[in-house]
Amino acid sequence: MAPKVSIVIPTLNEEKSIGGTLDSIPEELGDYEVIIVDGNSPDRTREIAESKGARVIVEPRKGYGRAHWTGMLAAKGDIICTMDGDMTYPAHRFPEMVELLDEKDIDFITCDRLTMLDKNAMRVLHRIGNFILTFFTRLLFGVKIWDSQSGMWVFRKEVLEGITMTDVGMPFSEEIKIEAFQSTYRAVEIPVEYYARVGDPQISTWGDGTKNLKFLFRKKAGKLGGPLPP
Ligand SMILES: Nc1nc2c(ncn2[C@@H]2O[C@H](COP(=O)(O)OP(=O)(O)OP(=O)(O)O)[C@@H](O)[C@H]2O)c(=O)[nH]1
Ligand SMILES: [Mg+2]
Repeated sequence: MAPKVSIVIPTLNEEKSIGGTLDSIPEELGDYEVIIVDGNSPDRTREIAESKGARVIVEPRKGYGRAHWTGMLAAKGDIICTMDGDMTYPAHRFPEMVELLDEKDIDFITCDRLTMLDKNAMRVLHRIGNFILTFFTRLLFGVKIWDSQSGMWVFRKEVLEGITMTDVGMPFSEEIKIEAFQSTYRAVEIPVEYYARVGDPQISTWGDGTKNLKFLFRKKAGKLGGPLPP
């Protein structure tokens, strides 16, 4: 029988933290599967993930968004939870959020790391970049959220049928929020804890920050590629 919940985690060279990330998923979540979508990491990420019982999919095509899309399409659960493989997100909050979907009749939850942020957990440059990107996300799309860059989402898989995702890179994170909040689905943002990263970052602060900003303007202008293929 299919599990109720699928946890999708993209990974690239996360051998230092994937074990701890998987250990942080609470058993009380009940009936769930974990899907690691690994970008062919040369380190021990896949080996560690498999040893902890995760289902590992190798996605050699580059990009954070590409990995997420592959994992989401492969998910067997009706509910999808996401986070990074770097021990930054509070997996212990998943059970409460899964319950909230039913209790409050919600379809999509995105997590806001900034309201409760411990300043040591996020670099100053990332906080400034996030502020600018979230400002333009609100201004251009009227999406009233505080953290446009968070990678922790809990949502009904059916939402994927009502949104159009186009970007294979880091802009996937802002695009899924814009799409969900602009759709007919009920979307909300919830504040969560955020912890300092374990292991080396896979993003380039300036490169990805600029790409994410340009993406917002291109999306607003309707100048994007077609929907992501499977
Ligand atoms: N499969 C795959 N995973 C990726 C790729 N790029 C990043 N990731 C993973 O996606 C997650 C997000 O990347 P991070 O480097 O943590 O990016 P970030 O959270 O914006 O930056 P930090 O604040 O430094 O953690 C991590 O688990 C990465 O290992 C990729 O091209 N392919
Ligand atoms: Mg991260």
